Amino acid sequence: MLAQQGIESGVVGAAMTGPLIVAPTGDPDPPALSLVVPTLKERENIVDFLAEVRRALDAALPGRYEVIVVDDDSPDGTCEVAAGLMDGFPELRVVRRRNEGGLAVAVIRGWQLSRGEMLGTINADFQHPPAVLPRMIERMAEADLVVATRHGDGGSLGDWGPVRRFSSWGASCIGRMLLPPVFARVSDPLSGCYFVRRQAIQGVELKPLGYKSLMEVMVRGDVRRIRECGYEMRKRSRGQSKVHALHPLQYVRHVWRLRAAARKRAP
Ligand SMILES: Nc1nc2c(ncn2[C@@H]2O[C@H](COP(=O)(O)OP(=O)(O)OP(=O)(O)O)[C@@H](O)[C@H]2O)c(=O)[nH]1
Ligand SMILES: [Mg+2]
Repeated sequence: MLAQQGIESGVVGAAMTGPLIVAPTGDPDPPALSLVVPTLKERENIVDFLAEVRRALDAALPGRYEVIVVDDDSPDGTCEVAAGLMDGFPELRVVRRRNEGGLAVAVIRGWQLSRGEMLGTINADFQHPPAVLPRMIERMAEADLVVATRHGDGGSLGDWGPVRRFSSWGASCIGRMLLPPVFARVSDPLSGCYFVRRQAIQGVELKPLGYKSLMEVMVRGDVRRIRECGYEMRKRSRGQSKVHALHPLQYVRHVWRLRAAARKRAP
């Protein structure tokens, strides 16, 4: 099975290559949830973060989830530290990616290796509090997509400073202008924490660019019922942000690309 999927054997698997298509789960008794945690230089956060995720998921879905860390060969040893936790944490898998980069692609590569009926993602720097996960799981009972939001259902930008608030507002304005079908449907389409039903995206080729995967899922997937779940965003307290000057450009290119795809799909 692993060889078929293009994964190296060993404790730390290597990410898949080829088109970004999530296949139906091949597992006759699949876990309810596969949660992907993309990481790049998160050594200072990863141990505490995974412990908190585990506490939240053990309470909500005992024995019925998997967590997949997709690390881009971080030079600070994040991958090795995470892999060192696997012995005492059977639900954890750690994947090292060397052949490509990009946050949104990392998330999909993780889902390609997953078996769950619900797919999810969350950042490793505590900006999305793991305590939101059980509420999101509850809301998936009646949804294809649950988005952790900073802009609705009691969510907020918390202790974010004016520069980040302004850049987030600017990105939303661009999105509302160029991609109204997505930006009108959810209050926080730029969220990096959400769950989607595997069935809603399986078999569809995804083509994200840069940081944002949720817009991609909403445009190319078959997402009908959407729920939101508010949370308070926090400033990163440990480790460094990987946001760089190219990201806004990638974002605009990605939104343009999705605009064309959305138009093609429109009835
Ligand atoms: N695998 C992988 N993970 C990434 C990459 N870039 C960022 N990440 C991870 O994705 C998550 C979000 O990245 P951040 O740098 O925190 O981005 P952000 O939350 O928008 O920015 P800050 O508010 O400044 O922290 C974190 O868990 C990062 O470690 C990447 O290129 N590959
Ligand atoms: Mg962050």
